[in-house]
Amino acid sequence: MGEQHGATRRKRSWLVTIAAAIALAVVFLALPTTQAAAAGRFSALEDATRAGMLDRAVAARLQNDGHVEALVGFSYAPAAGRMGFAAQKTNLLASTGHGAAVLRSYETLPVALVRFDSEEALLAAMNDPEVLTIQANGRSAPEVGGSLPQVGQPIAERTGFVGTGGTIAVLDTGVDYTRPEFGSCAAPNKGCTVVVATDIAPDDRKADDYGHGTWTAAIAAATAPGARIAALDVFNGGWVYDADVVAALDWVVRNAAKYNITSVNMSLAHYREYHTGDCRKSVLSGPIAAVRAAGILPVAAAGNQGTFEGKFTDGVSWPACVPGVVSVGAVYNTSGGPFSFTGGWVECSDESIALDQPTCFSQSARSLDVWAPGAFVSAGGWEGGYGTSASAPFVAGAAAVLAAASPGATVDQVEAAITGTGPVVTDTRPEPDVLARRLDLAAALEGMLQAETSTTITGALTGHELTRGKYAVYPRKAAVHFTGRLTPSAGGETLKIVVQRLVSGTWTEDRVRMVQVGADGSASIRIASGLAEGARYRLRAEYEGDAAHAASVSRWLYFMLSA
Ligand SMILES: [Ca+2]
Ligand SMILES: [Ca+2]
Repeated sequence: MGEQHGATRRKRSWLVTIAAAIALAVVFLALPTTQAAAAGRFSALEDATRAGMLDRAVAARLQNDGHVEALVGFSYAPAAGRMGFAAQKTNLLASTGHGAAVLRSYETLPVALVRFDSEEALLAAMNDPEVLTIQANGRSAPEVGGSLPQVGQPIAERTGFVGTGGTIAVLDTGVDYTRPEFGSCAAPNKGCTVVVATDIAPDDRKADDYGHGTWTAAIAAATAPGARIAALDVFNGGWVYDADVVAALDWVVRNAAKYNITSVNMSLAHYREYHTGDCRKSVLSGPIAAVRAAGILPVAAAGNQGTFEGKFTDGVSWPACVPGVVSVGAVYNTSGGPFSFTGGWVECSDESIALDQPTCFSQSARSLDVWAPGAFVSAGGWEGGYGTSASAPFVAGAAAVLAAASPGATVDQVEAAITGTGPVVTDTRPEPDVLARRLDLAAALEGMLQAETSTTITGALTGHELTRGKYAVYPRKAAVHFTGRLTPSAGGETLKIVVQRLVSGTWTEDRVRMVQVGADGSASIRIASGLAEGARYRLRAEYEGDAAHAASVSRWLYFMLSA
């Protein structure tokens, strides 16, 4: 995969070639004389989060989605008993009005699961004297052996990037969708993490007859908790036939649009096969090209026969060697003394182990694209599992997160973000050393989102927090007012302000305005009419450049009027 590899090493030259940066800040022009009438402990949600009584995630989700489900904890007075607990919930609804609904009322407990549909209702609840705390309806993630922090996943999740809307196709032994990691579903469906499950190999009548696919899918799902899984069982007992891999990729291409498939995970490899470079003549070259053309990133485990009969052998296996496949090697997610693998199909040992150190079993080659944790990963019911099989789904999950974060990004861009960021791991086993990066989802996100806009926001943002992909919500009567800054600027330049509206899932031009930059470099635009309540908008400034400036565009800023 030398070719792919070279392309992805392209330095991020945009960083230094930016001549003009446009900073956008947002302020309210006309703040309605709010519902501050709701006198109480808190005059704003921010006060409640700062006091530690309201989960920041609850307020953020409400702002982002327009509604949120949260657990409300009331004060506990044993004597009050059930009647008292019921009254607490009734009183809460009296203070929140139509902006809230109790979804689950736990009769014998001072707790309720409540859906909030407005910030006013959530604030009113915080000001209910009986309410002690409002928390997100959190989910317990699989442990995944401490590997999620290693690959920067929690940072990505905290900033809201979880792969929502995309699907990861997992070519494996199937997935046990009845497990809690996948929503404890009786059958695959839209409301379940596993949206579809099908046997490509002869039907074994089991969701997963081995556990391997449940393990790899759980890793992918933990990396991209908002994404769905398409479970394609390609195993015929303990083996996979190439023809079934081809059939599965055929399924993937045919169903790409239906499920919005963003990546394919192949934690499988020909036994004891080595390819120092691309296996260009592979029958899979065409199918992989078709998968990429469908906007899907193919990912494969490098193989576990790194050490064969006591010595290291150079080369990754098949299909990792196929041009266009992102090959993934395994590093440790922990440090410690000597460790020996004696699993039958893996016989090797390391004198000592360290975080980000290549494992003795991981195959490696100059064509290797990226490293990810591969020992020891607990997920989907397997404890302390190891193998490049574990490493690949971290990357397939990361691809789903990146694709969802930047719907316009190409497969090449997603791949470049994965293989071009993160710390460099030096594998000293091959001759010469192999240098490839270890997956860092947070760095990949940052790299891709910046590369996409070719500029950075340098000004401070005031008012609503504006994070790419999230919507700032304006009260419907307020005018939306953006101010921005062009630097450097002599004043007098013209900025094109483009406003788009999301119509049936597609960004469509809403309006374009030209604004002149003032002597201090600032420019502003006020949109007072013609915006639809509840509709989603985004806006950016474009500068066409002149002799002194390169062309530049700002990031998209997302906003909407509350319905
Ligand atoms: Ca099956
Ligand atoms: Ca099977």
